[in-house]
Amino acid sequence: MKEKLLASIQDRSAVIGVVGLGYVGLPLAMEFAKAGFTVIGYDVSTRTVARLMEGVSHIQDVPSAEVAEMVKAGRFVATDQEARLKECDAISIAVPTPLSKTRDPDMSYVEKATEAIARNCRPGMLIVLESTTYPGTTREVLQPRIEAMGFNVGQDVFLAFSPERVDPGNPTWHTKNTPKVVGGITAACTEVASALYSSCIDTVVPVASAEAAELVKLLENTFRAVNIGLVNEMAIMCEKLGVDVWEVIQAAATKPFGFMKFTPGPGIGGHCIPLDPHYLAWKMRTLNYKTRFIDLASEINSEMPEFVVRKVSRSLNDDRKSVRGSRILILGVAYKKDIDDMRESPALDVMRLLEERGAEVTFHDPWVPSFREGGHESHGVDLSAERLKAADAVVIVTDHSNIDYQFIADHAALVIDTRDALRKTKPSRARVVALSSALGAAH
Ligand code: SAJ
Repeated sequence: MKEKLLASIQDRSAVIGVVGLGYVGLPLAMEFAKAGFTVIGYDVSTRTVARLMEGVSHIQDVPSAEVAEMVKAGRFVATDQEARLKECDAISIAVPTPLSKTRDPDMSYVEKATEAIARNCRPGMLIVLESTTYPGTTREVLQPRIEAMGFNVGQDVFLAFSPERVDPGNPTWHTKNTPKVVGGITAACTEVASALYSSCIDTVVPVASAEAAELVKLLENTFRAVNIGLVNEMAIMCEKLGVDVWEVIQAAATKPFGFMKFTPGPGIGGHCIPLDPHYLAWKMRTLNYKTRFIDLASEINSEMPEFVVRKVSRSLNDDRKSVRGSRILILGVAYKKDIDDMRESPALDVMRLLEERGAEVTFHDPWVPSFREGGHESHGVDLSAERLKAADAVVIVTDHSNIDYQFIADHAALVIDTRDALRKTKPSRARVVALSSALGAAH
């Protein structure tokens, strides 16, 4: 079985399935198609499937022209019919793995995808899970469902994990040139999965097991969450010490070895960094181990919106104003600069906390004209001199590159700058409060 599969990967006669055509699955499907395979993209969204078959991409990093070309050439077909998975020799799963409100993994998408594949599994098939998840998922959730159909993993069916490393909007790193880690349930599984990805990705990194591959992803993103937590705590300490945290970090970053720069801010957002470490924390809890770094980083990072709102409140107080009734303009609401994604954005917390204290909150974000949160549609406002003048405080939450920060400094009265966006502006009308500015100082 293994040799047959390896040969079909080699001569590109293998039919490749991709389950889940989102920001991970669609770029991966395109790479397989460009490598010469016939690709069947399966997604439960009939609308996504229909648009893809019309040659329209819904993913910012995948040009519609590329989809249209592959559809036209018969190299890519999108379908919501799970029976078509029967035609595949290898299938990659890239479906969401959200966390529930209680921070427990929601494996329902992975389970549904696995069951659809199990119902259509054939001898000799390779199945690879890409969705970020807790260590053990491939062995504990996928393997039993596949073997329940009478297969033996490692013998007549192959099973592996390979973490996705897609960074939407990244101009340098994309699916083809980002090294791909692969870990199988057995050595044969690792071998065939490595061969599959080597056909379309420049660098493949085999590891000893599916668990090792699952942990690689969690280490990568826990590393970020913990280091962001560290610099956020540094910002809190610098406020108490009256030291400029940005200058300290900038100067530390001159160390040419043994240091990696992270920057503090109003908290962390996105669907990776705030969530992925909790997969590891959840798994370790089932083994009676407390993941102290993950928990502490999460505690500090989640505290930053409150830290920012306290700073706004005390800055208004210095102007003899209360938060209640103040007009506060939030600048930048996406979860990080120069993208339009709002998922888990700390701006949502900052706005909610200010509204709870009675402020009249508006926002301006050139990337996010409006957004839906809790069933409510919020619309941004234009960035006019009048609006800046009318604001009792402007809070820079996300420092998009396409905002004119001198304009802000020239027209706003008070700016709480949580991202050090005004460092390069000439001193002007605005009183600027930095993230680690000492407060209550004499004015
Ligand atoms: N953040 C900080 N300080 C930092 C870095 C980030 O406050 O020094 C905040 C951001 O504003 C954001 C959150 O943390 O709210 C997450 O930022 P991120 O830079 O980690 O961006 P993400 O969430 O898009 O993370 C993705 C991840 N990619 C994958 O999971 C495949 C991550 O592993 C990448 O390293 C990261 O992109 C990247 O480097 O851009």
